[in-house]
Amino acid sequence: MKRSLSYLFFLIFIVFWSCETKREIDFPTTDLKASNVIPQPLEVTASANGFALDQFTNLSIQANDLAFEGVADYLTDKIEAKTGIDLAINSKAYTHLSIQEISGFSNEEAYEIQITEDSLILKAGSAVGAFRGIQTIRQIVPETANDTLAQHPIWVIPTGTIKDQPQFGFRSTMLDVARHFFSVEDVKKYLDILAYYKINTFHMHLSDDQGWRIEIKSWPKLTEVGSTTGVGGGPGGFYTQEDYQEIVAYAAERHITIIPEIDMPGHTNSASLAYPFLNGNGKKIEIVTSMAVGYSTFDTRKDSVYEFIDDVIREISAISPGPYFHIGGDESLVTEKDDYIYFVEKVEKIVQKYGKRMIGWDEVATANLNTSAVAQWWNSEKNANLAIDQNMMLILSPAKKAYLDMKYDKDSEFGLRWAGYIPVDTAYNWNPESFFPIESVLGVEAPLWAETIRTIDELEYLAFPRVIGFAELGWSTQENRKWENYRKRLAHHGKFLRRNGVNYYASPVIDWGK
Ligand code: TNX
Repeated sequence: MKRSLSYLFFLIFIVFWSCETKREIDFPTTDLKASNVIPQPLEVTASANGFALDQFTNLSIQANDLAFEGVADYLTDKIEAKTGIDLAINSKAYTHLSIQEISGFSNEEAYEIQITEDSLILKAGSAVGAFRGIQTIRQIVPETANDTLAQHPIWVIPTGTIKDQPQFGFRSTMLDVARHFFSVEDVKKYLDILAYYKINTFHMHLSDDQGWRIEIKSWPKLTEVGSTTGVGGGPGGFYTQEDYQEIVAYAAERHITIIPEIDMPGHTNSASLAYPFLNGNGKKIEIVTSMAVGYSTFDTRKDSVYEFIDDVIREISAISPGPYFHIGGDESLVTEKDDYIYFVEKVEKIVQKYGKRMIGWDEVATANLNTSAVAQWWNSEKNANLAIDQNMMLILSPAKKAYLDMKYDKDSEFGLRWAGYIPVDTAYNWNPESFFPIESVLGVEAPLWAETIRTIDELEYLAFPRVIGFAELGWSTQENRKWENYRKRLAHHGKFLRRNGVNYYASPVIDWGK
């Protein structure tokens, strides 16, 4: 009896609910332009009303490309994690979120959001654009609900429109997993947060003097021998090819491309430790766990060295769907200049043979390269200009601004200081547009070298919040980047970082609040 009565009430409720299509909520005045989105979108207009995200909101997708479903699922999960609302189960609703595939966007990462009282519509030409767009949606959902507007909590999203697209199609950060190894889980946690800030590339520095970190099936000693150490000693570590593929796939779900780097001909002590025939510095190879650089080199005039490199590039390229292969090429201080040039030119051919475009640190521009190669400016403006003279594109990573491994200030617990202290404002306050002709700039990358960090907490301390400012430097136009405004927006991101267990450095130049 009791049960049938409650069933009746339930039916009445459903009938009543489905008849009502609109409800009146008295929203406080809002301002979409004042929302704290990072990176700052290209254009925002505000219409001062509110969209209620609550238990009566649903989500629909209008797209031919099935990849939009993955984007919608990602948003559903993240909204549930933030608010407890499961958009997937609310088939009857007052407010509607929809993700639509629309043609006509000239940039593949572009998207538009139109927010009215009843609907929040995200339009994009591709799943990648939609994925960037849902990061903006996640950020305009307030951290806390309003409990006074109705009987249930409502997350009030300001109404208006956002039209957005990135300034650079390449917005990257690098992690050095060679000096100290970071697990697949650590990398995934980092990728999750990077995706929220629309970073689209993740460069993995997979080998260096102190350790070799990726399984190469045709040269098993690289990991058996070469992976067992790190800066300051063991325990080292490496990714099996399956581990690496797991990272590649996880990044791909976040529309992030992985760039693998095998650093050579210098920075190769761990490889030569495993296979001494590779060594070209004329000295007996021993384990090195110090932070020293510039003492190791491959033997650049031996055919067998190139057979080895061919295998390494072939195996890694086969499991790296992205367009790039990074050959390092920095600080080869004991490689003769002619040998270095001979080496880089030969290795570029191997990279091309496996269908990839070569990237190297700025020194590679001293060689005579094919124009499709990319130079990563970290140190020498002269080398960067040599690259431009050869019609190569540049990735900007000037150490004095972009190095996430520099200490914030003299009290920083971790980090180096050879390029100077880099407080949060210094890291943000520069213009990637102002160094070289913008047509020659592929994008920006903030590298995180790992000599002084061993754990994900230490990694996060150096990366956050500086990498967030970097994401904005890559995405937003110069006129949309103002330190004072950024500084206030960033202060609101502390809650997000804390909710996600990110050990950011609470820099005193930001008023973090509570
Ligand atoms: C220079 S940047 C290096 C790395 C070090 C880093 C430390 C570059 C291409 N080479 O080997 O880890 O400085 O900040």
